[in-house]
Amino acid sequence: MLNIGKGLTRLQRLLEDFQRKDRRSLAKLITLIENDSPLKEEIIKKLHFTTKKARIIGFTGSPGAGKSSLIDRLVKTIRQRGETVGIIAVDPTSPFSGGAMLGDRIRMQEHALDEGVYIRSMGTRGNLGGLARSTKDVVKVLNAYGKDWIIVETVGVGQAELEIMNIASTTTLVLTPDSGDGIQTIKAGIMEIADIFAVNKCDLPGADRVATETEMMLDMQYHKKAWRPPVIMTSSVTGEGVNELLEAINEHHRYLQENNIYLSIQKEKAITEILDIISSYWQKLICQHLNGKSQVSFLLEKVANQKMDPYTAATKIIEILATPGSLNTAEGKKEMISDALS
Ligand SMILES: Nc1nc2c(ncn2[C@@H]2O[C@H](COP(=O)(O)OP(=O)(O)OP(=O)(O)O)[C@@H](O)[C@H]2O)c(=O)[nH]1
Ligand SMILES: [Mg+2]
Repeated sequence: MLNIGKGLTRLQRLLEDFQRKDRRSLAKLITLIENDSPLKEEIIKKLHFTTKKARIIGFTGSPGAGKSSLIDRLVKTIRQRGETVGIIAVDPTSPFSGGAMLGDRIRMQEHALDEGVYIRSMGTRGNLGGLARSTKDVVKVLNAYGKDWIIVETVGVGQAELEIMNIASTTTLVLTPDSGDGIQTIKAGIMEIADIFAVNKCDLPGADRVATETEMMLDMQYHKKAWRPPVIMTSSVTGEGVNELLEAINEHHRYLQENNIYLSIQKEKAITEILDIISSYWQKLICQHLNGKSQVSFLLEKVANQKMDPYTAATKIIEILATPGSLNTAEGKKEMISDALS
């Protein structure tokens, strides 16, 4: 078992390798984040002040819509311009994490040997701090690594995906003519998060209809908004529309910058992130006091025995834990850190 000092020294070395753009250290840092390591806090603290320039963009849509294939096409164009990319493929339904998922590995294998492209898949397993939270932190690591572009792909249309997509500043919703992706079947939340609509597989019949329906829906909903999402027909097979898609992504970025929306989005993100950190701190603290003969567990017993209501107990617990000197988390933290790198 390592002691806290050794753990931090190794982290220091890892961060030095990272600054030298060593790919293995990048992978190691991401794994520590995925595992919700106690070193995560140190990592994020250190990386917060490094220069970041990445454009963070998201792709979402039904399974098999062609997100990975489309990203693959975009990456080719981005690489031709000499810019670098980090891709995070998030699948909340998959237990796999770490390397690329099989499908994505096959579709993006061409880039696997390219130093300028880093691909990482994330599933539910191992992401103890929550998938959306881990994804956010992995984006930070890739950004600090110096990537010009970070692309987040996520499958599906649920709450978890919405949260993940909030990380991106420009989100493309990928629709297709072959999966019954009628516009009426798409949930409201997903429609609202989309800044761009890509009607992919436009080499197949029915794409025109999907595009027309989408335009009609946008005409009804977006006439008052400053940014009206463009609808772009794409095909990852023929390459049609890929340049237009990239241009639309750039256009949206310019729109955010010129209208100062970018900065207010960053502020909103900071608030959400801090609230999230505070609430997980509290939860961790309270959990540390649940066992044993602490005042907290005494209060819990009272609630269980109907001698106190949960609201009064919660207020008292906050009072107890917020009193200076009442927290003794240093020991627990030391232990966790010493385990993290062993
Ligand atoms: N005809 C046609 N097929 C496509 C197109 N884009 C992707 N496909 C095919 O659609 C299938 C799914 O493509 P993926 O890129 O894996 O789709 P995905 O949305 O990333 O899939 P998941 O990550 O599994 O949700 C593959 O068989 C692709 O070859 C396209 O533009 N036209
Ligand atoms: Mg995919």
